[in-house]
Amino acid sequence: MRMVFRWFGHGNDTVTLDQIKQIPGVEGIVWALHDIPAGEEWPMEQILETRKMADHYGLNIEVVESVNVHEDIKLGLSTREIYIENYKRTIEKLAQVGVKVICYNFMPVFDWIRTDLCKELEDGSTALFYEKEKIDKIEPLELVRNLTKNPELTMPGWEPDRLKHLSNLFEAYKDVSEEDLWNNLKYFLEQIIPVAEENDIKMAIHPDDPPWPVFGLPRIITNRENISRFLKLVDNPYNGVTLCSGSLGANPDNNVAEMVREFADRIPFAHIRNVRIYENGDFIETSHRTSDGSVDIVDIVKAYHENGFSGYARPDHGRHIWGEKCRPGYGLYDRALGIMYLWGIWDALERAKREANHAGNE
Ligand code: DNO
Ligand code: MN
Repeated sequence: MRMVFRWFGHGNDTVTLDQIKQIPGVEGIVWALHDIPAGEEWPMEQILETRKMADHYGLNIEVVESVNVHEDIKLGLSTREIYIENYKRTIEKLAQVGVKVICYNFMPVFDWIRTDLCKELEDGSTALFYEKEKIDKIEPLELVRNLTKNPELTMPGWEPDRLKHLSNLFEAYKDVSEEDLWNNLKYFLEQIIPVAEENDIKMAIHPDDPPWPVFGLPRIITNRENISRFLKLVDNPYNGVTLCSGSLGANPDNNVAEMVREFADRIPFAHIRNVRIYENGDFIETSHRTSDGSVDIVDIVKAYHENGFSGYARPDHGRHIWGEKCRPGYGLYDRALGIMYLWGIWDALERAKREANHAGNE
Protein backbone atom coordinates (compact mmCIF):
# COMPACT_ATOMS: atom_id res chain seq x y z
CA MET A 1 0.00 0.00 0.00
CA ARG A 2 1.50 3.29 -1.11
CA MET A 3 0.10 6.18 0.91
CA VAL A 4 -0.66 9.49 -0.80
CA PHE A 5 -2.45 12.67 0.26
CA ARG A 6 -4.70 14.99 -1.71
CA TRP A 7 -3.36 18.49 -2.19
CA PHE A 8 -5.29 21.22 -4.00
CA GLY A 9 -2.25 23.29 -4.92
CA HIS A 10 -0.34 26.30 -3.78
CA GLY A 11 -2.70 29.08 -2.64
CA ASN A 12 -5.67 26.74 -3.06
CA ASP A 13 -5.21 24.58 0.07
CA THR A 14 -4.78 25.36 3.76
CA VAL A 15 -2.52 22.34 4.08
CA THR A 16 1.13 22.81 3.03
CA LEU A 17 3.55 20.41 1.43
CA ASP A 18 5.91 20.51 4.39
CA GLN A 19 3.01 19.42 6.63
CA ILE A 20 2.14 16.59 4.26
CA LYS A 21 5.74 15.48 4.26
CA GLN A 22 5.57 14.97 8.03
CA ILE A 23 2.61 12.56 7.98
CA PRO A 24 4.13 9.10 8.52
CA GLY A 25 4.44 7.00 5.40
CA VAL A 26 3.12 9.53 2.90
CA GLU A 27 5.12 9.37 -0.31
CA GLY A 28 3.24 11.59 -2.69
CA ILE A 29 0.49 14.08 -3.41
CA VAL A 30 -2.75 13.50 -5.26
CA TRP A 31 -3.10 16.58 -7.41
CA ALA A 32 -4.80 18.28 -10.31
CA LEU A 33 -4.76 21.58 -12.16
CA HIS A 34 -7.97 22.77 -10.58
CA ASP A 35 -8.23 25.95 -12.63
CA ILE A 36 -8.26 24.18 -15.99
CA PRO A 37 -11.86 23.70 -17.14
CA ALA A 38 -13.04 20.16 -17.90
CA GLY A 39 -12.29 19.26 -21.51
CA GLU A 40 -9.21 21.42 -21.97
CA GLU A 41 -5.73 20.10 -22.52
CA TRP A 42 -3.50 20.66 -19.49
CA PRO A 43 -0.59 23.02 -20.14
CA MET A 44 2.85 21.44 -19.66
CA GLU A 45 4.16 24.56 -17.97
CA GLN A 46 1.67 24.23 -15.10
CA ILE A 47 2.21 20.49 -14.83
CA LEU A 48 5.93 21.12 -14.43
CA GLU A 49 5.30 23.78 -11.77
CA THR A 50 3.52 21.19 -9.63
CA ARG A 51 6.31 18.72 -10.15
CA LYS A 52 8.88 21.27 -9.10
CA MET A 53 7.04 22.08 -5.87
CA ALA A 54 6.52 18.41 -4.98
CA ASP A 55 10.12 17.52 -5.86
CA HIS A 56 11.31 20.13 -3.41
CA TYR A 57 9.70 18.12 -0.59
CA GLY A 58 10.61 14.71 -1.97
CA LEU A 59 6.94 13.92 -2.67
CA ASN A 60 5.95 12.11 -5.85
CA ILE A 61 3.14 13.25 -8.19
CA GLU A 62 2.17 9.80 -9.47
CA VAL A 63 -1.57 10.11 -8.81
CA VAL A 64 -3.80 12.72 -10.43
CA GLU A 65 -7.36 13.38 -9.21
CA SER A 66 -9.13 14.30 -11.32
CA VAL A 67 -8.81 14.91 -15.01
CA ASN A 68 -12.48 15.81 -15.33
CA VAL A 69 -14.56 14.57 -18.22
CA HIS A 70 -16.40 17.19 -20.27
CA GLU A 71 -20.21 16.98 -20.12
CA ASP A 72 -20.40 16.59 -23.92
CA ILE A 73 -18.60 13.25 -23.55
CA LYS A 74 -21.09 12.07 -20.92
CA LEU A 75 -23.94 13.36 -23.04
CA GLY A 76 -22.57 11.63 -26.14
CA LEU A 77 -22.66 14.80 -28.29
CA SER A 78 -20.66 14.94 -31.51
CA THR A 79 -18.57 17.76 -30.02
CA ARG A 80 -17.12 15.12 -27.66
CA GLU A 81 -14.40 14.25 -30.21
CA ILE A 82 -12.39 17.39 -29.53
CA TYR A 83 -12.62 16.90 -25.75
CA ILE A 84 -11.58 13.25 -26.05
CA GLU A 85 -8.57 14.31 -28.13
CA ASN A 86 -7.64 16.87 -25.45
CA TYR A 87 -7.99 14.14 -22.81
CA LYS A 88 -5.56 11.92 -24.72
CA ARG A 89 -3.02 14.73 -25.03
CA THR A 90 -3.29 15.34 -21.28
CA ILE A 91 -2.65 11.64 -20.58
CA GLU A 92 0.48 11.78 -22.75
CA LYS A 93 1.77 14.87 -20.99
CA LEU A 94 1.11 13.43 -17.54
CA ALA A 95 3.01 10.27 -18.49
CA GLN A 96 6.03 12.43 -19.28
CA VAL A 97 6.24 13.62 -15.66
CA GLY A 98 5.82 10.14 -14.18
CA VAL A 99 2.07 10.00 -13.47
CA LYS A 100 0.87 6.39 -13.01
CA VAL A 101 -2.82 6.74 -12.11
CA ILE A 102 -5.54 9.13 -13.26
CA CYS A 103 -8.72 9.23 -11.20
CA TYR A 104 -11.86 10.63 -12.86
CA ASN A 105 -15.58 10.23 -12.53
CA PHE A 106 -18.52 9.90 -14.89
CA MET A 107 -21.25 11.58 -12.82
CA PRO A 108 -23.52 13.87 -14.83
CA VAL A 109 -23.24 17.56 -13.80
CA PHE A 110 -22.34 17.09 -10.13
CA ASP A 111 -19.45 15.52 -8.32
CA TRP A 112 -20.11 14.58 -4.67
CA ILE A 113 -23.20 16.01 -3.04
CA ARG A 114 -23.89 16.89 0.60
CA THR A 115 -26.52 19.03 2.31
CA ASP A 116 -24.36 20.29 5.18
CA LEU A 117 -20.62 20.81 5.13
CA CYS A 118 -20.33 21.39 8.88
CA LYS A 119 -22.72 19.09 10.72
CA GLU A 120 -21.74 18.67 14.34
CA LEU A 121 -20.92 15.20 15.68
CA GLU A 122 -21.31 14.17 19.37
CA ASP A 123 -17.71 15.11 20.16
CA GLY A 124 -18.03 18.67 18.82
CA SER A 125 -16.14 18.04 15.59
CA THR A 126 -17.95 18.74 12.34
CA ALA A 127 -18.22 16.75 9.15
CA LEU A 128 -19.91 16.50 5.77
CA PHE A 129 -23.51 15.37 6.04
CA TYR A 130 -26.12 14.16 3.56
CA GLU A 131 -29.81 14.53 4.35
CA LYS A 132 -31.61 12.24 1.98
CA GLU A 133 -35.05 13.75 2.23
CA LYS A 134 -33.77 17.24 1.58
CA ILE A 135 -32.05 16.16 -1.65
CA ASP A 136 -35.00 14.02 -2.73
CA LYS A 137 -37.31 17.01 -2.33
CA ILE A 138 -35.20 19.47 -4.33
CA GLU A 139 -36.47 20.32 -7.77
CA PRO A 140 -33.59 20.78 -10.22
CA LEU A 141 -34.78 24.25 -11.15
CA GLU A 142 -34.94 25.31 -7.53
CA LEU A 143 -31.36 24.12 -7.19
CA VAL A 144 -30.30 26.25 -10.15
CA ARG A 145 -31.89 29.30 -8.53
CA ASN A 146 -30.27 28.63 -5.12
CA LEU A 147 -26.83 28.24 -6.58
CA THR A 148 -27.08 31.53 -8.46
CA LYS A 149 -28.11 33.25 -5.24
CA ASN A 150 -25.60 31.44 -2.96
CA PRO A 151 -22.53 30.48 -4.97
CA GLU A 152 -20.82 29.39 -1.74
CA LEU A 153 -23.03 26.29 -1.79
CA THR A 154 -20.72 24.80 -4.40
CA MET A 155 -18.19 22.12 -3.48
CA PRO A 156 -14.66 21.28 -4.44
CA GLY A 157 -14.87 19.45 -7.74
CA TRP A 158 -17.90 21.41 -8.87
CA GLU A 159 -16.17 23.49 -11.49
CA PRO A 160 -17.72 26.96 -11.70
CA ASP A 161 -17.82 26.80 -15.50
CA ARG A 162 -20.06 23.73 -15.37
CA LEU A 163 -22.43 25.24 -12.84
CA LYS A 164 -22.90 28.43 -14.83
CA HIS A 165 -24.74 26.38 -17.40
CA LEU A 166 -26.78 24.38 -14.94
CA SER A 167 -30.22 24.90 -16.46
CA ASN A 168 -28.95 24.05 -19.97
CA LEU A 169 -27.33 20.94 -18.56
CA PHE A 170 -30.51 19.71 -16.90
CA GLU A 171 -32.27 20.29 -20.20
CA ALA A 172 -29.55 18.36 -22.10
CA TYR A 173 -29.74 15.36 -19.74
CA LYS A 174 -33.52 15.13 -19.92
CA ASP A 175 -33.41 12.37 -22.50
CA VAL A 176 -30.21 10.63 -21.37
CA SER A 177 -31.05 7.27 -19.80
CA GLU A 178 -28.76 5.06 -17.74
CA GLU A 179 -28.17 2.90 -20.81
CA ASP A 180 -27.19 5.99 -22.82
CA LEU A 181 -24.71 6.90 -20.11
CA TRP A 182 -23.24 3.37 -20.22
CA ASN A 183 -22.84 3.68 -24.00
CA ASN A 184 -21.20 7.07 -23.73
CA LEU A 185 -18.82 5.76 -21.09
CA LYS A 186 -17.91 2.78 -23.28
CA TYR A 187 -17.24 5.09 -26.23
CA PHE A 188 -14.94 7.22 -24.08
CA LEU A 189 -13.07 4.21 -22.66
CA GLU A 190 -12.57 2.60 -26.06
CA GLN A 191 -10.67 5.69 -27.14
CA ILE A 192 -8.87 6.53 -23.91
CA ILE A 193 -7.70 3.15 -22.59
CA PRO A 194 -5.34 2.31 -25.51
CA VAL A 195 -3.64 5.69 -24.99
CA ALA A 196 -3.44 5.09 -21.25
CA GLU A 197 -1.90 1.66 -21.88
CA GLU A 198 0.69 3.01 -24.31
CA ASN A 199 1.62 5.59 -21.70
CA ASP A 200 1.56 3.14 -18.78
CA ILE A 201 -1.08 5.13 -16.88
CA LYS A 202 -3.92 3.31 -15.12
CA MET A 203 -7.29 5.00 -15.51
CA ALA A 204 -9.33 4.68 -12.29
CA ILE A 205 -12.98 5.70 -12.27
CA HIS A 206 -14.35 7.07 -8.98
CA PRO A 207 -17.72 5.67 -7.91
CA ASP A 208 -20.71 7.96 -7.76
CA ASP A 209 -21.18 9.77 -4.49
CA PRO A 210 -23.77 9.14 -3.20
CA PRO A 211 -24.18 5.89 -5.13
CA TRP A 212 -27.72 6.54 -6.38
CA PRO A 213 -29.36 8.92 -8.88
CA VAL A 214 -29.83 12.52 -7.71
CA PHE A 215 -31.96 15.36 -9.11
CA GLY A 216 -33.27 12.98 -11.76
CA LEU A 217 -29.79 12.56 -13.27
CA PRO A 218 -28.59 9.02 -14.00
CA ARG A 219 -25.72 7.52 -11.99
CA ILE A 220 -24.16 4.18 -12.86
CA ILE A 221 -20.97 3.46 -10.87
CA THR A 222 -22.88 2.56 -7.76
CA ASN A 223 -22.54 -1.10 -6.74
CA ARG A 224 -20.76 -4.45 -7.24
CA GLU A 225 -22.78 -5.47 -10.25
CA ASN A 226 -22.23 -2.20 -12.07
CA ILE A 227 -18.50 -2.10 -11.28
CA SER A 228 -18.24 -5.59 -12.73
CA ARG A 229 -20.11 -4.40 -15.84
CA PHE A 230 -17.84 -1.34 -16.03
CA LEU A 231 -14.65 -3.42 -15.95
CA LYS A 232 -15.91 -5.52 -18.84
CA LEU A 233 -16.74 -2.49 -21.03
CA VAL A 234 -13.04 -2.51 -21.87
CA ASP A 235 -11.48 -5.53 -20.26
CA ASN A 236 -7.96 -4.26 -19.80
CA PRO A 237 -5.88 -3.78 -16.62
CA TYR A 238 -5.50 -0.10 -17.56
CA ASN A 239 -9.26 0.30 -17.13
CA GLY A 240 -9.63 0.29 -13.35
CA VAL A 241 -11.50 1.69 -10.37
CA THR A 242 -10.72 4.14 -7.58
CA LEU A 243 -12.48 2.07 -4.95
CA CYS A 244 -13.93 4.67 -2.58
CA SER A 245 -15.16 3.04 0.63
CA GLY A 246 -17.03 6.14 1.74
CA SER A 247 -18.90 6.71 -1.51
CA LEU A 248 -19.94 3.08 -1.99
CA GLY A 249 -20.36 2.62 1.76
CA ALA A 250 -23.21 5.15 1.89
CA ASN A 251 -25.44 2.36 0.62
CA PRO A 252 -25.74 -0.35 3.30
CA ASP A 253 -26.21 -3.00 0.60
CA ASN A 254 -22.66 -2.41 -0.63
CA ASN A 255 -20.01 -4.60 1.00
CA VAL A 256 -16.80 -2.78 0.12
CA ALA A 257 -14.41 -5.41 1.54
CA GLU A 258 -16.04 -8.01 -0.71
CA MET A 259 -15.54 -5.69 -3.68
CA VAL A 260 -11.85 -5.38 -2.80
CA ARG A 261 -11.59 -9.18 -2.77
CA GLU A 262 -13.40 -9.50 -6.08
CA PHE A 263 -11.80 -6.65 -8.03
CA ALA A 264 -8.35 -6.48 -6.38
CA ASP A 265 -6.33 -6.61 -9.60
CA ARG A 266 -8.34 -3.73 -11.10
CA ILE A 267 -7.96 -1.25 -8.20
CA PRO A 268 -4.91 0.96 -8.76
CA PHE A 269 -6.13 3.53 -6.25
CA ALA A 270 -8.03 3.16 -2.95
CA HIS A 271 -9.97 5.91 -1.18
CA ILE A 272 -10.45 4.82 2.40
CA ARG A 273 -12.86 6.57 4.77
CA ASN A 274 -15.83 5.78 6.96
CA VAL A 275 -19.45 7.01 6.97
CA ARG A 276 -22.22 6.44 9.48
CA ILE A 277 -25.52 5.70 7.81
CA TYR A 278 -28.90 6.21 9.42
CA GLU A 279 -32.09 4.27 8.82
CA ASN A 280 -33.72 7.14 6.93
CA GLY A 281 -30.90 7.14 4.35
CA ASP A 282 -28.98 10.12 5.79
CA PHE A 283 -25.25 9.72 6.31
CA ILE A 284 -22.39 11.60 7.93
CA GLU A 285 -18.65 11.22 7.49
CA THR A 286 -16.92 10.01 10.66
CA SER A 287 -13.39 9.25 11.76
CA HIS A 288 -11.79 6.31 9.97
CA ARG A 289 -12.25 4.01 12.95
CA THR A 290 -14.52 1.04 12.21
CA SER A 291 -16.52 1.48 15.44
CA ASP A 292 -17.29 5.14 14.64
CA GLY A 293 -19.15 4.45 11.41
CA SER A 294 -21.02 1.84 9.39
CA VAL A 295 -18.17 0.76 7.13
CA ASP A 296 -15.86 -2.02 8.29
CA ILE A 297 -12.53 -0.28 7.60
CA VAL A 298 -10.58 -3.07 9.33
CA ASP A 299 -12.04 -5.67 7.00
CA ILE A 300 -11.38 -3.46 3.97
CA VAL A 301 -7.71 -2.99 4.87
CA LYS A 302 -7.53 -6.72 5.60
CA ALA A 303 -8.89 -7.45 2.13
CA TYR A 304 -6.29 -5.20 0.52
CA HIS A 305 -3.57 -6.83 2.60
CA GLU A 306 -4.66 -10.36 1.70
CA ASN A 307 -4.38 -9.43 -1.95
CA GLY A 308 -0.89 -7.97 -1.57
CA PHE A 309 -2.21 -4.54 -2.55
CA SER A 310 0.64 -2.47 -3.97
CA GLY A 311 -1.47 0.37 -5.38
CA TYR A 312 -1.96 3.88 -4.01
CA ALA A 313 -4.27 4.72 -1.11
CA ARG A 314 -5.43 7.96 0.42
CA PRO A 315 -7.58 8.76 3.42
CA ASP A 316 -10.14 10.72 1.32
CA HIS A 317 -12.20 13.04 3.53
CA GLY A 318 -11.85 13.77 7.22
CA ARG A 319 -13.81 15.60 9.91
CA HIS A 320 -12.93 19.15 10.93
CA ILE A 321 -11.31 18.87 14.35
CA TRP A 322 -9.33 20.96 16.86
CA GLY A 323 -10.73 24.17 15.38
CA GLU A 324 -9.08 23.71 12.02
CA LYS A 325 -10.26 26.01 9.22
CA CYS A 326 -9.92 24.20 5.92
CA ARG A 327 -11.60 23.12 2.72
CA PRO A 328 -14.67 21.07 3.65
CA GLY A 329 -13.53 17.49 4.28
CA TYR A 330 -9.92 18.27 3.48
CA GLY A 331 -8.25 19.34 6.70
CA LEU A 332 -4.87 18.12 7.82
CA TYR A 333 -5.60 16.69 11.26
CA ASP A 334 -8.32 14.14 10.78
CA ARG A 335 -6.94 12.86 7.50
CA ALA A 336 -3.53 12.43 9.17
CA LEU A 337 -5.20 10.52 12.02
CA GLY A 338 -6.94 8.39 9.40
CA ILE A 339 -3.60 7.53 7.85
CA MET A 340 -2.21 6.44 11.20
CA TYR A 341 -5.24 4.20 11.72
CA LEU A 342 -4.76 2.64 8.27
CA TRP A 343 -1.04 2.06 8.89
CA GLY A 344 -1.84 0.64 12.32
CA ILE A 345 -4.06 -2.02 10.79
CA TRP A 346 -1.66 -2.65 7.91
CA ASP A 347 1.43 -2.97 10.10
CA ALA A 348 -0.31 -5.35 12.50
CA LEU A 349 -1.37 -7.52 9.53
CA GLU A 350 2.17 -7.47 8.11
CA ARG A 351 3.56 -8.53 11.48
CA ALA A 352 1.03 -11.34 11.83
CA LYS A 353 1.89 -12.57 8.33
CA ARG A 354 5.61 -12.57 9.05
CA GLU A 355 5.12 -14.41 12.31
CA ALA A 356 2.88 -16.99 10.65
CA ASN A 357 5.48 -17.55 7.90
CA HIS A 358 8.18 -17.84 10.51
CA ALA A 359 6.20 -20.39 12.55
CA GLY A 360 5.51 -22.33 9.34
CA ASN A 361 9.24 -22.53 8.59
CA GLU A 362 10.17 -23.88 11.98
C1 DNO B 1 -15.31 11.69 -2.80
C2 DNO B 1 -14.14 12.34 -3.41
C3 DNO B 1 -14.52 12.88 -4.80
C4 DNO B 1 -13.54 12.57 -5.87
C5 DNO B 1 -14.00 12.79 -7.30
C6 DNO B 1 -13.11 12.07 -8.28
O1 DNO B 1 -15.32 10.63 -2.26
O2 DNO B 1 -13.11 11.44 -3.40
O3 DNO B 1 -14.67 14.24 -4.73
O4 DNO B 1 -12.44 13.37 -5.70
O5 DNO B 1 -15.28 12.38 -7.48
O6 DNO B 1 -13.36 12.47 -9.59
MN1 MN C 1 -13.54 9.19 -2.73
